Amino acid sequence: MELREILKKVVLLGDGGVGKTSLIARYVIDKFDDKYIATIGTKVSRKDIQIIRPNLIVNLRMMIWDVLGQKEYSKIRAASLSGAQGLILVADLTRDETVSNMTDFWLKEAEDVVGKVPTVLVGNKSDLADKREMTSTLLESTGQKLSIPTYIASAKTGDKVEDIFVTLGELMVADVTVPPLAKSEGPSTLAEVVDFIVQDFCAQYGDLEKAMLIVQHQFQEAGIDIRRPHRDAILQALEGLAKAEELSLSMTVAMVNLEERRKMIVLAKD
Ligand code: G3D
Ligand code: MG
Repeated sequence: MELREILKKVVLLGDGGVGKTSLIARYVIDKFDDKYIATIGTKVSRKDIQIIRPNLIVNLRMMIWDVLGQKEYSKIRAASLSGAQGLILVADLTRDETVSNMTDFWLKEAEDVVGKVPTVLVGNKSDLADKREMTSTLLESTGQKLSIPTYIASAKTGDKVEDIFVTLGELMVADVTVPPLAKSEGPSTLAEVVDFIVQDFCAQYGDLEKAMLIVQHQFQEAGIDIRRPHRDAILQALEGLAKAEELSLSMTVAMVNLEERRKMIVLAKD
C-alpha cells in the first residue's frame, strides 16, 4: 500500500448570490485555518479528504478559494484563479441567467487562465421548489454535453454538498498512480513477503528508527524467528503493526494495510 500526500487548489465560480460562500461554509466544518484576504475579497478554506484506491491511499488537502462574484473584477479574479487545479461552477436554480452565465461567462473566463482542469457543475438552492425543474434539466443537459459531473444541491439542507467536493477530489487525483508491483518480481516466499511488509511499514510510519523498534517488539511478542518465520506468528504480528498504524496514521490506513498484508502472507510460498 502506497501513501501519497497531495495538495490541490480549488476555485468556486459563479454569479453573485448563487451560494458559493454558503456551499463552502457547509462543507468546511473546521474553519480554524480560514484566511480572509480582504483586499482582494478572496477567502481560502482548507479541507482534507482521503481517497482510497487499490494499492493507494491519497491524503488530499484541498485549498478552497472563494473569489469575488462581480463580473467587473476580472483582473483580480485572474490572479486568484491562477494555478487552480479544480473548479466548481455554481448556478442558482431559481435564476435562469445564472445557469447560462456559468458556461458562457465563468467557464470561459476560467479556461482562459488555467485551461481545462477537473470541473464540477452545481445547481444550488434545490430546496427552493418553485422554478427549479426547468433550470435543473437545462443544467444537467449542459453537464452531459460538456462531460462534466453535475449536481443539484442545496447549501441550506446540505443535500449533495459533500458529493460535489468528493467527486472533484477524485477527478483531481485520477492521474495519481503507483508503479504496479510486477507479479514475477513481487515477493513470493514467506521470508520475502515479511521483508516487503517490514519495509512498507517503515516507509509509511515515517520515523524509521521508531518503526524498527515497533517491528522488533511486535515480532518478539509473536515469537517470530526471522530466519524461519512461521505463518501464524506473522499474522499475529501484523495485528500489532496495524495497532501502531491506527495511532500514528489512521484507522482506515491501518485496516487497508492489514487486509492487504494478511492476503500476502496467506498466499506466500513457504
Ligand atoms: P455567493 O457567495 O455565491 O455570493 P452566498 O452566495 O453564499 O452569499 O448566498 C447568497 C444567498 O443565498 C444567501 O442569502 C444564502 O443564505 C442563500 N443561499 C445559499 N445557498 C442556499 C440554498 O441552498 N438554499 C437557499 N434557500 N438559500 C441559499 P442571504 O439572504 O443571506 O443573502
Ligand atoms: Mg460569496
